[in-house]
Amino acid sequence: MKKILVANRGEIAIRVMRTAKEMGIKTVAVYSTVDRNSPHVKFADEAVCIGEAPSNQSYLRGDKIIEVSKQLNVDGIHPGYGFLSENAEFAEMVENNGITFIGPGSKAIRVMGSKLAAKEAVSHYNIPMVPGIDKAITDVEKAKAIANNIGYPILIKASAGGGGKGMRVVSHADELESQMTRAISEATSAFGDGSVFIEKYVTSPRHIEIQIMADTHGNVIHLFERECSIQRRHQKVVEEAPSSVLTPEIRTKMGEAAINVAKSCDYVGAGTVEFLLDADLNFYFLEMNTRLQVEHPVTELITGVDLVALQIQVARGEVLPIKQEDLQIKGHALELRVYAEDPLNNFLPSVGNLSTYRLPKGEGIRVDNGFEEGMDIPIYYDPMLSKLITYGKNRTEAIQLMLSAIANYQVEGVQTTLPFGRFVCEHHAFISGDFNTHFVKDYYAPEMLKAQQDSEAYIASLVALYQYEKDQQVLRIPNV
Ligand code: MV4
Repeated sequence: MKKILVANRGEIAIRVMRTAKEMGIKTVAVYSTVDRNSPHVKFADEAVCIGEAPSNQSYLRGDKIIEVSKQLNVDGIHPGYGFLSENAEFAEMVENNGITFIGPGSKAIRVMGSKLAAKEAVSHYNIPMVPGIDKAITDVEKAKAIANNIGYPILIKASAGGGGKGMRVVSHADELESQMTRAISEATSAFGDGSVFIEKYVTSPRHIEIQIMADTHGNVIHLFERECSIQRRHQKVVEEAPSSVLTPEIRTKMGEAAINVAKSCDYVGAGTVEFLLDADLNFYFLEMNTRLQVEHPVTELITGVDLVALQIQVARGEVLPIKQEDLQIKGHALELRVYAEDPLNNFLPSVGNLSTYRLPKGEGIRVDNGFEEGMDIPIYYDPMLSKLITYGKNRTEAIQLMLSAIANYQVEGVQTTLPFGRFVCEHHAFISGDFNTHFVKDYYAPEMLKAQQDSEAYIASLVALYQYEKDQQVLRIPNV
């Protein structure tokens, strides 16, 4: 593989190209008209404009991207995350054009893209799943019987769903019919597939995912877990590795289950198997994400493995260069997603110009960044500016590093989630490790950031007054 095209933008495009360069592989960036001056364009060896700002005219134009790849003699396409990364038709089209898709085969993408197909695929392996059904259901009476059997509360999920879309909690039998009707119509309009199924609702779970990597020779390894429970409306905010609650035994069991999920769909490449962990530390398979994830750096830091390098190696058909027994967890890593969103105003996107933009640096600090000072943040895409990642010898050190990195991250011109990250890292529930997916809902209110900022402003005003009075004393020395 001599030349890779990255079908993405921002920090992930740069992240992928960094490793490609280290491996002596040439890089091609694609960009939309609003991104013409973006860092990912400058970072690449070659760059091609593929269309107008809206994603469906640029970053989602698989046909255009393949055409460019052929013109420039590209031999591998890395999709990053989002955009075309989990599009089975695109993966297939890339391969049909004689180009390597740096990701799993289209079959695995398709199976794992459907929750019901995924349940069916893994059913032949002994993988723990939440009590529920593994077939689509439309008949309300049947649904009532099943729900009574499982016991309330239950959760209605859309088979084609993702990111919590099409999910409905039902606490009593008398709400079942109306919630089911809504779930079906929501799934139909959002995904063009109205299939829904029922599961027992796990009330206060943690979200823990296992990173796996598979080659084309049947070898599959896992690279331990990431704890992703700190999320807001299905949008992850802080991720870490390792989780503070897993015992070595549970970690091994979850790792083995994740490997079996990968085997169930003949997986190749980097993938993530999501689990729910209940209060008694029982784990249940949820779904598999068939891409490199946003939060992959925390895994890289605790294992010392470059996941993009492994993706490229297995895409070239090489045997995985590491074995399970070679891997061990060292230290602790935290990641904060820095969004141009206003935590004081319901996390509304805060687009504008980055009039000041300076990144923290130092030992134990990694910033996967896609922006630079003076740039406008386009309204067309996800408003994530960067990922602030810290690595310490233990969790306490990683948290302290995160707090100092947040303090040294200078942004003016837009509001960001940095103050929110500080709120999380200073919160006793986060520090103690005793939290679940309800953390943000349970503990966060904008008033808390306002109170923090007001008290800082008050202290600053005291310091200013003190300095003023000192200056006055000097100035008041009578002129003799
Ligand atoms: C669940 C659940 C509780 N019980 N399934 C949310 C998105 C999708 N990936 C699955 N999700 C959930 N499935 C059962 N049976 C709770 C969630 C859930 C959640 C999961 C992971 C991270 C954050 C979450 C926030 C709310 C709900």
